Amino acid sequence: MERSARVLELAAEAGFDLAGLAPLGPPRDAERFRDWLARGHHAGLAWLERDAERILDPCRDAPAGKTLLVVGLAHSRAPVELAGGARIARYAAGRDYHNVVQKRLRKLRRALQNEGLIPREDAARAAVDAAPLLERSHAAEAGVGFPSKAANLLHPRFGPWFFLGELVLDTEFAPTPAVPAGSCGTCRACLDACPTGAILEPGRVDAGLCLSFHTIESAAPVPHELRPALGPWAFGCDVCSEVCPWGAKAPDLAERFGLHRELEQGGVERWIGLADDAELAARFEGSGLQRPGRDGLARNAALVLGNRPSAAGEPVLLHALSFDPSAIVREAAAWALAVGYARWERVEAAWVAERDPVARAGIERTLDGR
Ligand code: B12
Repeated sequence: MERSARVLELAAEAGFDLAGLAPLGPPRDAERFRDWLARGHHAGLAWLERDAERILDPCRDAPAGKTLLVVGLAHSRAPVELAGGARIARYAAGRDYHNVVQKRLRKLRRALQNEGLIPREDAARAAVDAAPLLERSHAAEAGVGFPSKAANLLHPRFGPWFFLGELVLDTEFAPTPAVPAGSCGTCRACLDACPTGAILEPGRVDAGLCLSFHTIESAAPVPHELRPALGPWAFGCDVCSEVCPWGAKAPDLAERFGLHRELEQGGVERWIGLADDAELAARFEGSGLQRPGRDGLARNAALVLGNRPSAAGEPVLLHALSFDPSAIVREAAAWALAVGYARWERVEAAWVAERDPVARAGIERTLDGR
């Protein structure tokens, strides 16, 4: 147990707020994951489907693995609103957390080796987010937090506002099962507040309804019926986290990740002005906002400008409607110009000129709502 306690101390010294150890093995929520996939609640996220067997049995990838060291890094901060009122999920406002967590995990791995707690650095493999691990399940087992009705892992100090990361260790350590006290009790704030009803029942989120999926992971047009619910959300959505009472007293850690300089320059109209992925990579260097690609970001921006009409938004949308190289952006601009600015005649003309079948069908759907 002393060795385990020392591992947790070193995790704190490497800059993590939370840490815990659990034996490496199938996640205790394996059945929930299997069922979630079987019902299609992953919205076709291909890598989750492809990696399902690895996720269900992490020992397949790590035959020598014995222990999972799970770490948590808090990112609580005030809401992030851009000029013009568009909002982005707080987690993505500053430096890309994947890089920050990875860097601290490498530091932690060196410290573990220096103290002789692991034999070599390659006896500890780092993972964060996109790794084939059911992170929240393992984290709960390691005592890093407790599961919630929104499916977010909660901690009494940070609420849902923390990232997870792991080191898969080839060394055996005694587990640290001290789950921080807490539960949702009778609270159902997240279920009631979710703008799209994506939390189908406690602990079960349908990604196909979640705004986070549609604005970050999906390259397709956002379904028409979800567009009004998008409101100001141009990247991700924090509603289920924001209404969670456990997060109300979390400290303000805005300095930790900072605010990306691009977000200080202006509103989401700028996103539509991005020429391509190369310009996106240059302007958003070091930011997780690159994930949906230029077309995905410009699509989101157009929809938000429809939900939050502004004098600056209209000319940008009119230009995109006629000249944007991406069909999903032209289609989103048509929707925004119709619902936000009543520019039906321009939308009709765009429909006549449109050659892309997906954009055409989308514009037709918009025109049906006149
Ligand atoms: C795919 C994915 C998504 C998908 C699907 C989300 C989902 N709920 O499954 C989408 C794109 C929608 C998404 C959105 C978000 N995500 Co995401 N996502 C992932 C990813 C890659 C896999 C999740 C997965 O396998 N889901 C399958 C389901 C079955 O698993 P689960 O949700 O983890 O399962 C939990 C519940 O079943 C619950 N549970 C279990 N038993 C019980 C019993 C009861 C009674 C209850 C109430 C609950 C409960 O606990 C389980 C875990 O212990 C993980 C990283 C990873 N490798 O795990 C990040 C991860 C879950 N995401 C994260 C974040 C930050 C988000 C967003 C907050 C981002 C944002 N602001 O827009 C939202 C939150 C949406 C939400 N309420 O879940 C963090 C969560 C950190 C935390 N403290 O919980 C993770 C861990 C990434 C990271 N490394 O930090 N995400």
